[in-house]
Amino acid sequence: MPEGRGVTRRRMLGVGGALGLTAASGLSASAALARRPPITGAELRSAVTLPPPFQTPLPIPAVLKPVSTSGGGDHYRITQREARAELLPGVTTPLWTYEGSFPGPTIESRRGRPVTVTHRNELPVPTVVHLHGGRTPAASDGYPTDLVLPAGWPDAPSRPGHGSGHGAPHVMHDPRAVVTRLTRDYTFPLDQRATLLWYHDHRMDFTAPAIWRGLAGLHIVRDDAEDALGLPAGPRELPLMIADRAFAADGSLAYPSLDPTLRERPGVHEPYLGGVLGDVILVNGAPWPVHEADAARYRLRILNASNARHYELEAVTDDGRRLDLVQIGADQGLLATPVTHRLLPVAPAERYDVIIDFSDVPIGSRVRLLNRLGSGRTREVMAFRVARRAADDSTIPRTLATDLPTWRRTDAVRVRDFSFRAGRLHGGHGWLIGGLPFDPARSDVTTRLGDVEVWRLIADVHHPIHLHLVGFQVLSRSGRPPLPHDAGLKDTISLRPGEAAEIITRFDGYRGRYLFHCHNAEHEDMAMMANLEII
Ligand SMILES: [Cu+2]
Repeated sequence: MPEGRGVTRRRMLGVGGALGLTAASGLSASAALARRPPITGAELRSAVTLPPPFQTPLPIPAVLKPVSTSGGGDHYRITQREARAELLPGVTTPLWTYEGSFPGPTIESRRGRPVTVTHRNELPVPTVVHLHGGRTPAASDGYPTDLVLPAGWPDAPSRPGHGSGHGAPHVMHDPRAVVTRLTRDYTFPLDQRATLLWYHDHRMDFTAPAIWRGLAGLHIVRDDAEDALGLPAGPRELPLMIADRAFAADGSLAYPSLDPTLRERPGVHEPYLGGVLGDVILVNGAPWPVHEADAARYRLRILNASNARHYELEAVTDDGRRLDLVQIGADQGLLATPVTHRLLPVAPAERYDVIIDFSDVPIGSRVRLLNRLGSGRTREVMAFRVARRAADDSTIPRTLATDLPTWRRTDAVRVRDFSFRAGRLHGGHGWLIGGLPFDPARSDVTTRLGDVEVWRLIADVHHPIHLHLVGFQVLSRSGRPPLPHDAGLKDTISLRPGEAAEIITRFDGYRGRYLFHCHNAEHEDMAMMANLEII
């Protein structure tokens, strides 16, 4: 119980929890639209003293060194293990980590140069690694039942399957699962557009708490075309992994798990069925950090690695001006041409590649990155202190990329409809796609390699929908043109309450069993996933 760990629930945000109590069939779209909650989920309040904002220097995750670079590819080793870190000043926090740090080490890759990562699981529970946004063969895509068992874990898949805690435990057996013990080699061809990917745990029923405890890291893919553009680079390219967390009185990360060992019973306590929000905003693992910047252009590679929290980012100077956020890239790489935002919505798992220009900012003053969807401390994200004048030969070309797909509706061989709504699961609350909870044994979507399809998606509350393997383009939102931040090639689309959207994609890459799911990690653990089989 979170209460038992010194944490109290502050308030309900959104309608997620209420849906769990009342709506077997989901909230109607019009009712959801009328209420339009800013956020879906409930916030935990930390029981430790929180630091003032903009004091902790922004950490940059270390770049992992390969153990070998022979044979035309790079080989890495990552040990998943428990570690302790000082995320908040003076507070020691036990974490589950990749290589002892949160975020995990960053992997830097070149497009088309294969990477193999040998993961070793020294954690107390099974794990699964998924490279989010990777164009990855199915065997290395981290299907949720393709477990890496720790030493001493029983062989038989005897743990209960989905359940929100209200129903009888339910065993979910997957005969197609490929289970290994202690280690697994994940192979990533990276035959894909240059972009920011991230790797994280994807274990069946327990993804949300595993990511929350620290199992997330960045993986950047670069190529020659992007290098030639003259974008801000080196120390002026900053990865920003934004994630909210809450801290218990003993310094541990608070999370409302039904089973805090994460061994047996999945799910969270009822107030948090809509999603778990924290009251501390971490960027690269540091609370509300500050970064000393030159008065020059910077490239910010933003990832929302939060379980459920959405952000609307704005960059505000000390004299109250809002700086442009010039978007140059989306989840799946560079846009055709830049898009300028003053307010940038970022849903869980989305990435935005953004240029910000500090050249007109008075030396010694700050630019704060704020979250318009937050309240109190969660309105603040981080700050830049503009420390010095500096030369800047970077540019933002009007044409960024010419390789974006040109799919048209008439290319689509079929149209599919999916609803993303609350519903019943084993007698309790679940989150369903098309009225069904995830089942590894059921075939949800079967498509042919190379087929173009249009998918129509509709949501009751906020659902950031993610497709594995492929990138897609947004065709419409609730019958209207896409929003400015929908530009480019995406792998995650943020559906707002009551909203419908159409996306178009081509299922190319590899045959095999993949997934699509909600990337509100609590929803994902409560069955909002479906199979995507490419034949
Ligand atoms: Cu969802």
